[in-house]
Amino acid sequence: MKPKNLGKWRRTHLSQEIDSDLAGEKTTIMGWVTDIRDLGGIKFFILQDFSGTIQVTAPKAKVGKDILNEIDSISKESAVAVKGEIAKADQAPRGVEVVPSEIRVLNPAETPLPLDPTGRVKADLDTRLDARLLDLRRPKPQAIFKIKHGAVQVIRNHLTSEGFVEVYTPKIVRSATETGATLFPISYFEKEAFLSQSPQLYKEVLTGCLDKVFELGPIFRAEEHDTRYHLNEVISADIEVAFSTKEDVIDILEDLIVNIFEEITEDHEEELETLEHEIEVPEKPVPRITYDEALEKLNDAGMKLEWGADFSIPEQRKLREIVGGLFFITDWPTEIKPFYIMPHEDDSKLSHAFDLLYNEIELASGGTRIHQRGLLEKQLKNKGLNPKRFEYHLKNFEWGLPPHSGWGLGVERLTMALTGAENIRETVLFPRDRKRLTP
Ligand code: AMO
Repeated sequence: MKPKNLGKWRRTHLSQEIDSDLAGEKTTIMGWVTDIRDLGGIKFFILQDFSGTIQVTAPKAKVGKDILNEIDSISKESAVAVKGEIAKADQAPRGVEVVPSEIRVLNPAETPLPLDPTGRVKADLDTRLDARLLDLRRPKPQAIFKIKHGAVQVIRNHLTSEGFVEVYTPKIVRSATETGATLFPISYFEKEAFLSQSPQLYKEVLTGCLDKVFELGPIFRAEEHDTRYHLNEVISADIEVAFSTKEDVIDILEDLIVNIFEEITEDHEEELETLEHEIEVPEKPVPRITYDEALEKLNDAGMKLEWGADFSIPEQRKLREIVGGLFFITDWPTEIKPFYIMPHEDDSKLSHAFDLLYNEIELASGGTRIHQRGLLEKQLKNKGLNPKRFEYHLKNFEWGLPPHSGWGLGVERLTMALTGAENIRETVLFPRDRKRLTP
């Protein structure tokens, strides 16, 4: 069967817009065929679109032979358009159906399909990701992406209402911001360039003119991890605020996170139900403990950690048991934080960095930044980086860059927290990991 064009056909209703009050009206619906049945005197199929499903029913006594033949030839997941009449039907889901007068198969699906989009036949994550289009027609993945969209909307609205300006910084960059070990080199004419690990340096500079900025954009990390929490390309929600310290931006993050949980609970009840996931809105104030306190708690709990050690999943899981689901850890050792983080004035081994943890994962990290050129150069050298490579950046610090602070929040890890997804790959339409570069 050849695919047909739309011609003058246009959709008049989404499936969810059709209810029994519209009985007798004409409709044109478009979507995918998910289930086809032939009960002898009657043939019917379920048409699915972005909003939901509707039953299309063809009683042999009422519809023409051509329609019945058309239904016989449709394969599951084909894209179709149906013109027909809306009818009350007690036996149909939602008490309503469409009786077709014309069916146009816009694009027939090839059989057999690599995946059963109804989810009745279970498939592993790799098979699902290989046939992601079909996978994304299932209610659960759709619910995850509707919630992710909702969370991004809250971030954008919340920060805009707080006076932040949304910015876009380059994703093709000259130097590392986090660690040189996780840079993706790219071929950029005659020069060496990399994919951006973070908008860090640019957002800092923008506090010198736009005051409070945020960016929602991709970050790239050449990390070799193969975990449930790491990908090589993710979306980060970044902020940077002029004339502020870490305490100020921790407050902003606390308000935002609580607001996201509140709004998702309110506006995405249906999706949370589909995912069979309940979320608890965190209470303010979100606990704040220092690195030293966290270390003490871990050592008291029998974990043998030296001062200066970073925490990994087992330690974070233990802290979650002790401190609770959502909490900040502040004042990290300078040694394990990036060069731009401000050390304590009276003890340079400690820094004004913080992380926000949810259950066992780090959702966000940030801190007060260095705004003095001399100190920044010193910290670059301490981290084994060459200040000459950062001259384009360091110059800004001679032009009245104010004291500033900010954070970066991983949107996928946030989505995991909101949806209960066990693997970060579930929260990205087309994930990129060490093994996966397609689709
Ligand atoms: P950091 O490197 O901690 O900080 O990144 C910020 C947040 O981004 C998310 N994230 C990741 N998520 C999944 N896979 C990854 N490979 C990955 N890498 C990062 C995490 C993390 O908490 N410039 C600083 C932020 C700042 O100080 O403003 C930065 O990038 O949720």
